[in-house]
Amino acid sequence: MGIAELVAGALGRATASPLFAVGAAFIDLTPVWLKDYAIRTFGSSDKLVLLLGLGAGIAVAALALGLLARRWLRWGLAGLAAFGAVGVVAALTRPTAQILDVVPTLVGVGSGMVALAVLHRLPQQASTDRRRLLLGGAGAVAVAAGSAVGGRFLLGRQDVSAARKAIRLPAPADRALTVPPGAQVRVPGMPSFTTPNAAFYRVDTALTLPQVDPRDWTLRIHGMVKNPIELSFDELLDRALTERDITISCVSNEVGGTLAGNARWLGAPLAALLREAGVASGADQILSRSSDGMTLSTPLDVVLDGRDALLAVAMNGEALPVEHGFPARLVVPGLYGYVSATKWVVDLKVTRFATDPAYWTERGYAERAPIKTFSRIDVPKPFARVKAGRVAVAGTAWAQHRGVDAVEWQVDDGPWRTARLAPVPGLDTWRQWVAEWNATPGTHTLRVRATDGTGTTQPEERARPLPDGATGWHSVVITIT
Ligand SMILES: Nc1nc2c(c(=O)[nH]1)N[C@H]1C(S)=C(S)[C@@H](COP(=O)(O)O)O[C@H]1N2
Ligand SMILES: [Mo]
Repeated sequence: MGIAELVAGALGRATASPLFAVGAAFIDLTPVWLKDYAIRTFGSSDKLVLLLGLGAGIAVAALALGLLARRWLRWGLAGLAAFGAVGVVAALTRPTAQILDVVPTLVGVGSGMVALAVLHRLPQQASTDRRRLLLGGAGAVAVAAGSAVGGRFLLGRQDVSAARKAIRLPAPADRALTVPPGAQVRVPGMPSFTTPNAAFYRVDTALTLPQVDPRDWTLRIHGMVKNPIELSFDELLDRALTERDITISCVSNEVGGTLAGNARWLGAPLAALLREAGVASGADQILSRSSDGMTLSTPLDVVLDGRDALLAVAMNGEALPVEHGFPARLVVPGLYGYVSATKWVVDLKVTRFATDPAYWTERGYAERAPIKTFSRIDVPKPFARVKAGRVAVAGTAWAQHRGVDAVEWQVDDGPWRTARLAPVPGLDTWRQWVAEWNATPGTHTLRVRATDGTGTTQPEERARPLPDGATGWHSVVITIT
C-alpha cells in the first residue's frame, strides 16, 4: 500500500490510491441509514473515521493473510491478488477514472507479493535466522512507510493553496446589506451570526479534497440551451458580482442539529448566466457536476424565480476555502445543500429531472428539497445545571427564503410564549431569538417551534432526514438549582 501511494503520487492521481479508491467506493455504496448515522455521530470527522476503520480492517486482514502464508505461501499470494482486484475495481469505478488509475494498485500488489515471497524464504529456525527475518520485515515496513510519505509529498505538488492566496477578489457590483448590529444575540454560548470559515460545517463525499487550479478551471453551461457557454475563472471574476448573506444547511441535519452555517457569499448571479445561455422550453432541472464527479440536481424554476442563486467565488471576504469548493461553487437560498450547493463545480447541464437523475436522488433522497422551517435551543445546553432566577433562553431558527416570522418557546407543558426575534438582513439567513425565563428549581423541559413567512409552523411530529429533511420540535432538559 505504501508503494501504491508512491505510484499514485508520481502519477499525480490522488483518487488512484487504492486506499482512497476503496474508501470512495465504500462511500458510494454506503446505505443512506449508515451515511446518516456516520454524519450524525462523527459530523465533519466522518471521513477520518472511515479511513481509520478501513486501515484497521486491512491490518486485520493482512495479519490473517500473513499467518496463512506461513503455512501456504500460495494462499497468501492469492489473498494479495484478491485485495488487488478490489483495488482495481474501486479505482476504475470512480466517476473521474482513467485507465492509468489501475497502475498504483497493480504495482503495489506486485511489490507486496515480492516482499511476502522474499520474507517467506528466509529461514526461521535458529535465533540468528530469526534476526534476519525481523530485519527483513522491518526493512519492508520502512520501505512501505517511506514510500507512503513520498507519495503524499508528491501529491502535495497539486495543492492549490498558493493559487488560492494569489486571488484578488473584485469589489461587488451589488453589495450585501449591512448586518444589523442586533442580529447577534448577546448571550454567552450563542453561535455567531456569521459563521467563520474555519468553523463552517463541511459535508461532502470527497475523501481527498479536489485541488482545482483556477487557471485550469472552466465552467461549461450546456444541454437544453441555445448558446452553450464556457466560462474561465478570469471571465467569472470580470462579471458583475453580487454579495449576499445566505445560510446554507444540510438535509442530514437532525432536530437540534448544527449542520448549517451562515456566510457572506460573493458570486455571479446564476439566473443571468442561464439567460445568456438561453434555456430551452421543457427543461426543468440544472444537473451540476463537480470536478470529482459528484452530481447535484437543482430545480430550474427555483433558480430563475428572482432569488439570489449564486455561482460563488468567495466566502466571508476570502476566496472559497478548498474544503468549501474552491475555486467556485453554487449557493441557492432556500434549498438543502444536496440539491443546490455544488462545490468545485465545473459543469451545468440544463436538462429534465426525468432524464438525468443526480447522485442523492438515485439513493432515495427527494428530487425537490426546500429547506424545512427549523428552530433550536442553543442556550442553555442540554442537561445544563443553572441557578434559579432570571435565565436567558436563546437559539437559532431558519426558513431560508420564506423568513422566520415567529419563534415560540415552552417550559414543560405550560403555555407557548413568544420569543424576541433578532433583526436580520433578509429572508435568506437564519435568525437568532432570545427570551427571559424566571426559572424555578427542578428539572424542566424547554421546547421551541418556529413559524415561517408563509404562516406555517414547524410541525411537532418527528421525521428522520430521509427523504427530504428532518422535522420536529427541539427540546432540551435542564436542571435548575
Ligand atoms: N462536489 C460536492 N459538492 C457538494 C457536496 C458533495 O458531496 N460534493 N455535498 C453537498 C451537501 S450534501 C451539502 S450540505 C453542502 C455543504 O457545503 P459545505 O461543506 O460548504 O458546508 O455541499 C454540497 N455540495
Ligand atoms: Mo447535505
